Amino acid sequence: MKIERIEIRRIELPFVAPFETSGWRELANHSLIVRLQAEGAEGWGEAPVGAGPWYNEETQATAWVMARQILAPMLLEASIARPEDVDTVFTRVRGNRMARAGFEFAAWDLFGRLEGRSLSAMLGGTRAQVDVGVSVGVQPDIEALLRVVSAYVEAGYRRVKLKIKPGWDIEPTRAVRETWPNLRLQVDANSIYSLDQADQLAQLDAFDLLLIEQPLAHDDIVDHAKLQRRLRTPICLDESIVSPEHARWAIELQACGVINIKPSRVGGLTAARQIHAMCAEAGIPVWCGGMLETGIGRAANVALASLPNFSLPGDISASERYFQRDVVRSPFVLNSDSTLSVPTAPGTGAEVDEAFLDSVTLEKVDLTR
Ligand code: SMG
Ligand code: MG
Repeated sequence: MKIERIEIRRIELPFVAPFETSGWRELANHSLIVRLQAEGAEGWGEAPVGAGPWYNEETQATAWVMARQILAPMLLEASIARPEDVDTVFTRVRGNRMARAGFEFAAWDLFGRLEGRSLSAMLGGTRAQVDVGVSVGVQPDIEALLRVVSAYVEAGYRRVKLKIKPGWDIEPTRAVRETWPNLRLQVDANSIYSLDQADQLAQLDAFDLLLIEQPLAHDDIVDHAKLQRRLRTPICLDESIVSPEHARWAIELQACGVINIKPSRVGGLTAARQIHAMCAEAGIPVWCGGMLETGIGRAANVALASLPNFSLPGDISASERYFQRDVVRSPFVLNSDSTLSVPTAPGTGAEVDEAFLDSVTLEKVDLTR
């Protein structure tokens, strides 16, 4: 197949509330949305980059340049027989994995729509519903935190993740644990600690957490292995795992007990599926992380989370947790058992609301062969 036309846009879709991590604040989704057209069909993908290089090195500005000047021209030149070929087309490109993933997701959607198969079926998904939780940003104080968590518990979420940082770690976690003794609870530090804070982190062992996510540097594996030996709670790597190779290194070094797979972070679903298989083989549970995606990226995450070794709840909440209005006509709704239903329509199943998407588009380009 030859891709005939590529549309790329950068958008700004405000969140219902600011999202604060250990090191920065996000006010809106600043992703790139990619649309591929071929053989009378189309596919959509989202590169969920942030406004600034705070989570990883990519930003909307860098992804925009990469997508227009490098990735789209490469893909228009190529001939692809299956979605995995997009990963191969881009192997020469160093880094820039979220930008690459935007195209790769769109190719899966395109092939799915042409073949009449759902993305979950294409990937080898085995579940009709996936367990999900909610990620709670840093709050001004513990009272506010308990209010926010309480609203999510009321809404039906049975797994909660707290963002932590020095000065906002032990006490907030203790307060949530004491209020909800049976809640599935985990924390995420987004790379803010160093190994010499191991004793501080070990205090989290008291709270029966599912995992402690990415305590140390975004590109570290070695110190995480040292830290893991000092913690009872499993470390979960997020930022550090940007490819199947990185997953293999982490497993070999015993740097973590769990891996968070974000298909966007690793360049797409092809690499995500490889990491999933590698972890299944090594007995490492995985779960699907989130980048506060629109309904376009969220649909890819939900499909991926339907694979068998996704045995912990994902950071894939209902659309209303993020946006007043999503760019799709098929928003995700939380089921009463803290799950989301996996779409069964061809491709991702996302039905893009083009008029609304246009209204949140800052800039758009069209490229053709
Ligand atoms: O998509 O619900 C979501 C957000 C989940 O906490 C979340 N993601 O490090 O895991 C993570 C963060 C990255 C978000 S960057 C704004
Ligand atoms: Mg994380």
